[in-house]
Amino acid sequence: GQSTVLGYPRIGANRELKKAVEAYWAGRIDAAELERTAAALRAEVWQSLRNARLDAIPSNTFSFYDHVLDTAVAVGAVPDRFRRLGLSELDTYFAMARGADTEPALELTKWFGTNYHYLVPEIDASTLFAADPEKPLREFAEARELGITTRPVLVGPATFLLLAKGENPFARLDELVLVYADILRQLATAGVEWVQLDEPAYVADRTPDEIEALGRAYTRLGRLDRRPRIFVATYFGELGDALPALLDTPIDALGLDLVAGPGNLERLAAAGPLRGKTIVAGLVDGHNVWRTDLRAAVTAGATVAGLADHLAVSTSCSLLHVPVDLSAEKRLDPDLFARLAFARQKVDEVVLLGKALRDGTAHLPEPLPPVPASWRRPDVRERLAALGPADRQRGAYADRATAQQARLGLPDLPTTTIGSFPQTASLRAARAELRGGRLDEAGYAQRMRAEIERVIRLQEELGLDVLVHGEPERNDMVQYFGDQLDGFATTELGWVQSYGSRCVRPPIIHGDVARRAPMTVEMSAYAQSLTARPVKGMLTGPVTILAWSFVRNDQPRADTADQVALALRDETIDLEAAGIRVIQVDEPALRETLPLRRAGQKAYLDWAVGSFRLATSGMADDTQLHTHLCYSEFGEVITAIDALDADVTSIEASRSKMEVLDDLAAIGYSRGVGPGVWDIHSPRVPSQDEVVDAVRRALEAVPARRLWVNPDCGLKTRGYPEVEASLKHLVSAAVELRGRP
Ligand code: THG
Ligand code: ZN
Repeated sequence: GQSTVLGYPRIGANRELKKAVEAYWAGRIDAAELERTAAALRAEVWQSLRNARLDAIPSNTFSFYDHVLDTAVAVGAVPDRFRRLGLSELDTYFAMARGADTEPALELTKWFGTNYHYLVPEIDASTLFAADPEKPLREFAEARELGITTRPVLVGPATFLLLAKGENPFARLDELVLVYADILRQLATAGVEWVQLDEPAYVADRTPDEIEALGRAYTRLGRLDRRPRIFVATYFGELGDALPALLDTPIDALGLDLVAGPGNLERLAAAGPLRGKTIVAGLVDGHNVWRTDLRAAVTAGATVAGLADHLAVSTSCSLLHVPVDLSAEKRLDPDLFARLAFARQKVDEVVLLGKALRDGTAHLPEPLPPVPASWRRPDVRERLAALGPADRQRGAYADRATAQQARLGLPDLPTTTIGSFPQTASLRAARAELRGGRLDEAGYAQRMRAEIERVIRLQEELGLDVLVHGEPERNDMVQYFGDQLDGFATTELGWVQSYGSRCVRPPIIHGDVARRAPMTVEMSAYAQSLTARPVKGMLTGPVTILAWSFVRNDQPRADTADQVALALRDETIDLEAAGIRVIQVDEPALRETLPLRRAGQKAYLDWAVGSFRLATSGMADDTQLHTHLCYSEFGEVITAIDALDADVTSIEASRSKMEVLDDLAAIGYSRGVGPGVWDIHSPRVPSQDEVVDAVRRALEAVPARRLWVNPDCGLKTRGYPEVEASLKHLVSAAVELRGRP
């Protein structure tokens, strides 16, 4: 079999792209210098793939911000509101990604179940699709200069429209296919032999019409007389009925994810003759960091080879979702290191698999020895095995509400914030000094305490009812907990792009999870000691900790989530013992790891909710449980949100104009709710009247006794001037409305 990968990280081994792009935005370098850095990064990727002896090398997987945005540009879907700005091509591109003075950016949203975010194309009547394949052509030519023939990658037309927003964008598929035909012609003329069109949207539930339209689109593209060979890549799950539909078209190769979608194999076997098509078997997990079991992968590859005339092996999806190079990690436990593969190592695995399947001569490495005994925690396993339903159940809400009100004595329309306060330059400097050894732990803790005191005093002056400590000690919330839990490892350079220039370093959960010592109690208790008002304890929930980590795959995710939940449960009990009366457990990722197909959703929501409840049901009735979700379009998760059984749920709502409250009422949600009345994603300060209006709208759906007044997310990314002004208006609006019927 031939070997390939569906995509490769573009940020560079040391986040060179992030630094260059941010320097360009700040005006420190010009477009020419940015372009030089980008070209060097692309060359480095292509050369490293060639040196690894990968047979087929992708291009156009580089991006200054996002590959969906790149495809929008390639098909002419640049909204007028950005064209009108009259900026250079590059700056128009960045305006779409980040907004300009007068124009908000395109919406950012999650790329399927991953922690990558793409920009949502805006399609409306004024959108005139037109082929503009300058970027793929330029990258193809650039690689050829280096003696490397590449396969340009684009998002396919059906997935592009299914991801877009506007008045039924998918209805324009036939029209868009003509533009893709034009692009394919231009690519062929430039000497492109293969093109990769990604259609991951078809691993989610799709209607028969959508599947038929997909077949029509690729039949048309396949029949073009002047085109490169077409490889349709799918990933993140099982193709279902779209599999035979695609095999029925004159495309040349079809990519199947055999890691996230093992059922693709049976479907392929049932599909009948493959008429000369190549099947690209995604055998190396592109979405996790574990080394591949190459023996098992060879067996699966051989099965595919028995069904298809031609077999190629690849990663299950683009390697965008894993860090660049494991060999940069110098401090990992050797037992863990031996089990890991990052992007560069996964390329070697694909090459080895291709060789083994081609001529059987490849020398496969020995299987790994059993996991070290120290990664297993019998105490944790026994505790989990002994759990019953009562361990996931708090007292009745009515009793809790009474007990909490007696203890907290909150007014109607209580005010609070979501948890974080601005991360100032001085906080970042303190962290850098700690890392660099110029500040010791005690000195660092002192700086954090000083910041907490400042934030508490500020909130008291503002008149907020339930305070927070502001989380100055946390950079990334998941990393913060991962650093303190057994069973987790942190990398030094394991960066993965989250959106645009922003990256995260997901921790790796490799063993049983256990809490070594209290994680947040000292800071929360210190904050509480400064004030008579309640200070919220702040924790991240088990589902979100898993969603933003690389998770072991030798046991069900539900079991790992429950191990994390036990650690959090112990933390809540220690927080209570330290005098904390309100505890918030955030689950902003609950919705994003919802399975793409409905068939798997109930099972996921059952364990996700169960795990949250395990983490939170050790609390006494008179401790108030808050949770926070960073969105308001609840869709299929709304009953799960109710089932979390939190006393107060804060959500984003300022942009949805409070409609979400009616949705919550419709399913019988009857506990506290804090619809965000200030959109913190924008630097604008809302006036007191605006906040009053928003609260009034909310009061039409929720009585004042259960309605909270808060911003719609944490304040980490905002500056103090706007935070102070906005919170002042938020409090005065609540006070104004309290006096009235
Ligand atoms: N943590 C993690 N994943 C996340 C979020 C998070 N995924 C969803 C959402 N939040 C993504 N948002 C961001 C926002 C900011 C940054 C990254 C993801 C960010 N990163 C710093 C950077 O790139 O400069 C690096 C941060 C660090 O030093 O760790 O600003 O909150 N896990
Ligand atoms: Zn949020």
